[in-house]
Amino acid sequence: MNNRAKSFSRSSAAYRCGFFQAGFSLLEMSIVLLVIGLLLGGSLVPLSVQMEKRDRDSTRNQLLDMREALVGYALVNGRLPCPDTDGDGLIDISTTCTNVGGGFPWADLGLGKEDAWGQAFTYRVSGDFADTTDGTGCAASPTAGLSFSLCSVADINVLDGASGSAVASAIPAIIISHGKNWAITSSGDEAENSDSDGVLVERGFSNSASPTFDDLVVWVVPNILKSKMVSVGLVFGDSSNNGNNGNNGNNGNNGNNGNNNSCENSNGNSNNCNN
Ligand SMILES: [Ca+2]
Ligand SMILES: [Ca+2]
Ligand SMILES: [Ca+2]
Repeated sequence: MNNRAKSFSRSSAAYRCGFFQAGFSLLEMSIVLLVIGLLLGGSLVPLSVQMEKRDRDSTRNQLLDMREALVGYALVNGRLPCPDTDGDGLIDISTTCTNVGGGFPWADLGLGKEDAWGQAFTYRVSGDFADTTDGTGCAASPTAGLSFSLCSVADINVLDGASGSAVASAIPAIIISHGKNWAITSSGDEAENSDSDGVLVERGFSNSASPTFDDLVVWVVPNILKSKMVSVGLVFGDSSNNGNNGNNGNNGNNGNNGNNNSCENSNGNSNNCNN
């Protein structure tokens, strides 16, 4: 092979090698792009999940503060607030607290205008705990200025499904965030939290399994409410009852105030406190 032929052969090999390297680089590039795509696709889903968790945590903290505000309102005013029924954030009340379901009275209570998704909270109260009649319930001698007594029994019940079992019974007040899917009530369980009756649902979060449920629900535990009112010196005028409404509203908290209250009078006879 002469020098010219050798030179041609070397340049041809170099060309083939360069062509191969160029092709390999494109293949590498494709793989890199594919991996990046997979990583981005994989990271976007967790990001949306993280954002929803952040919003849910934020809203739950709001709800817990709002529950504290309800109890504080009761300590000061001797009753729970009636709902806001015209959207101005102010309590709408008649003597009997006729409209027991509506919006949370955020302006009067100073918090809770909207949840993390910019939507209003739903609030329902037991009328006997929010009216301006003293001692609605079983008080024989009601204390002036206290809407309810130790033996007053609230009328809100929480189930673990629209046709489910009881989670908490005889709840004085409850607050609902309808979650990210606010106003979508295709789920029967969520619809139960949007109607006007005293039955509400609290169950595990699910945005995929049917029926979906993303509502956040927090309620005032009756025995804790009454215990706190007693602890600040408010005296319920239940002359013949020692105060036990017989219900344990559980929202992750034990509603037992720690006192062994019973519905027995001084003679040891049982009184029916659920009248
Ligand atoms: Ca109002
Ligand atoms: Ca919802
Ligand atoms: Ca309902």
